Amino acid sequence: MSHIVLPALPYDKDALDPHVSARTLDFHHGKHHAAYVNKTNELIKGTKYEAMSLVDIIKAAAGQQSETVLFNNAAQVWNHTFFWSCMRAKGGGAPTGRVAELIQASFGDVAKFKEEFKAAAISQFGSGWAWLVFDGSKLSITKTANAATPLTQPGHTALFTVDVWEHAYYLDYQNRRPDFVGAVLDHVMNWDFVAENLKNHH
Ligand code: MN3
Repeated sequence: MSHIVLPALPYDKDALDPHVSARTLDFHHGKHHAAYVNKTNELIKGTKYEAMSLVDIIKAAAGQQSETVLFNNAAQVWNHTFFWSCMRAKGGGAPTGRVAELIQASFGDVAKFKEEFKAAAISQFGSGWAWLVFDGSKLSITKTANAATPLTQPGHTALFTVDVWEHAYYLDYQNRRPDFVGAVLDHVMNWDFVAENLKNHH
């Protein structure tokens, strides 16, 4: 049995349609995410990493030049699993409770948060991710290149992300990354998952 497994999507493949189509999820989860899982298993086979959890593999490989390929694949496994839960059918809307308070304190309001998040996602040159992170006192928006992840930034907890690699949106939106990010924020963003991640910050 392989150590790292491809988790099932937390919803039906057509649940996010038309904002993220079943066809996109078919490729993105079934091909891209699966390939990162397979490659990670191949790379850890017979090494010390085989006994580690996915998160520990990512942290151990981070910043080591000799482990760049392992880091890229393992981090992409984690990033994608996290990303699927950032979306849900009939999502979007506005947060409540502590998340709502923090959004207000950190950005002013939900519209301003979306504006800033979208700007970060659009300005990430080439492949990468846009993130909403919590540092223990306030929320901020960051972006990372390729497979880089807030998991390796001590004191930062990832609350939400959008994949801005072309494979995330090209089938549905072609080159229109802003339309994809806007649709995720407005229609499928899972604020309950944001709240859950905030609660788990420590
Ligand atoms: Mn992807």
